[in-house]
Amino acid sequence: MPNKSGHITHQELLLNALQVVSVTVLVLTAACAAPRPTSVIPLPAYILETGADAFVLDTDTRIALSDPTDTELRHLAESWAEPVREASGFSLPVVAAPAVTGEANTVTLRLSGGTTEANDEGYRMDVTSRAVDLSAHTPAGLFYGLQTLRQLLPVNSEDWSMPAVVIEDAPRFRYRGMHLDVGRHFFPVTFIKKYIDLLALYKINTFHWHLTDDQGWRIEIKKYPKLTEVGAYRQETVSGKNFEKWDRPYVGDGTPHGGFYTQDEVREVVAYARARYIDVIPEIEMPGHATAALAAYPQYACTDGPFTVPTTWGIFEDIYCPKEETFQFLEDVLTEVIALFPSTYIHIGGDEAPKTRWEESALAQQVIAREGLADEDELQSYFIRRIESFLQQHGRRLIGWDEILEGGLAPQATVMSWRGMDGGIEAARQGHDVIMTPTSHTYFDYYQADPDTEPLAIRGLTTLKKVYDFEPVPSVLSLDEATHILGAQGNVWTEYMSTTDYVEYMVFPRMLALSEVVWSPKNARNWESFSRRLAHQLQHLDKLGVNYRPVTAPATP
Ligand code: TNX
Repeated sequence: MPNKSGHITHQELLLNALQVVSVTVLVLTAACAAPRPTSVIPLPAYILETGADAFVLDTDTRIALSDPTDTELRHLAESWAEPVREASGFSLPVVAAPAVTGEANTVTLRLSGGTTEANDEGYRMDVTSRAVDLSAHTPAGLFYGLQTLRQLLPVNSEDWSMPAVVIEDAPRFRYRGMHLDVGRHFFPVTFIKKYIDLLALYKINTFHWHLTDDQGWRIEIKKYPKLTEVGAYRQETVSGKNFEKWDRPYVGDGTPHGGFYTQDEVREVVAYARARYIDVIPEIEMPGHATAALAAYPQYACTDGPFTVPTTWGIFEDIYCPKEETFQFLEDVLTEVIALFPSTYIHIGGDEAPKTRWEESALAQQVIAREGLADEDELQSYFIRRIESFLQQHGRRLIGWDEILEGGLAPQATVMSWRGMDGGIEAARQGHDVIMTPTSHTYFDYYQADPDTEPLAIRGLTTLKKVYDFEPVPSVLSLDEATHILGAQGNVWTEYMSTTDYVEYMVFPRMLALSEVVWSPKNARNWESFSRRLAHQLQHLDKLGVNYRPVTAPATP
């Protein structure tokens, strides 16, 4: 239960977590008594259906705000009311009078201010047959409460009721991420916004925008126009599966592919995400996965080039050369990126950078000698440290894939552990923050069922159940080390996803399983309960026009 201020403490959260299992059972058994069972995803930390009663929206229902002059609060109210108005036809006026608790037929949004601790994204909600009262310490908390409220309503109905419930909710992890690779395939701003809307509905708070890769540079950089003039387009794309070792002749699709986001569009996306309490972390890949940039500016490679934007997938040997001019170029690019993205974190990639060119380059070898480095791994570490200190001078923090551990981690770097959990474990033990994104559980480019029955995917098998069973905190970590696990993220690499429909098919419903992993208390997770709630959520996804993969019933691993 909350204290007087409605604030949830750590102990209370733990207690809540323990209660939820039994509450879930209670919710399940009470299902026939309640007008409609609650189907909220991610499962709130504490939820209790208080009876057979329901709050029924009608033509007289009003929305009241704790401070009617607060524009953010008003905006929040409108963001919830608008779609409900559209679906129900009720006008739901936002009344200009201060809210009075429990006023009949009123949905009250209350911003209580106060402390922001672990639960600064939390909220409390009380739905009775008389009124709805939603309160939080922060606008983000209210926003999450409103997502829950949206999910308590039916999707298509004449019966605009929501079950009477008490909810006290706050996320388990503060980093709840979804990634999207727009380098391999470009997706328009309209889709990026739809993606952000869906992230927000399931309380994901970070969008990792993978903006550059070998096959495409997707962000306008004013000082280096060729990055997009040349680097944003490729001649065509390999047809079908691109095996690492060719066992058949190369066949291209004959269709040029490309596109990029202007700086105005980037600002638009960042603002759109911000209004939904989502932080956008840009990724600018270095020193590897840089062929598109080198096709535009070959002078930053170790060999002369020329380079073309690749039409196949994989790992490419031409990477940035550690010349002074290269650092100048990258700092110029990052300067423009920093101006566009308010996020504290900037992702610099760091993965899959073959060292062949550095081994052969007199210049790279001179840098190794000059800096007293042992080998090319340490040269990569030197590279990343230089970029980190540049970011720090601008008040930003560096994130990189787990390869940045090789040759020594940059002092303040946060590590995204993708090749399993080991990189994350090692980084946490060294006192670095970690985001868990292992291929085993959070790669949404992997198959989600038998490859023989599925459209082409890169490899692997990551079923919905497997995502649901993911535990981001490795048991080998001490409690202290575990505090470095900031959260987890689903990665969406798009080599084999050339359309937005395809992306949606791969992401949904797996993202809903991940949302529960990163939001709900560990002990509250329950596959049967999730499966039941998912059935209702799929109606939301239908309504939103999402091309999710159908769930075969009963949901099996
Ligand atoms: C590895 S995950 C990559 C990506 C590929 C992905 C395919 C990571 C940091 N690098 O470049 O798209 O595998 O699953």
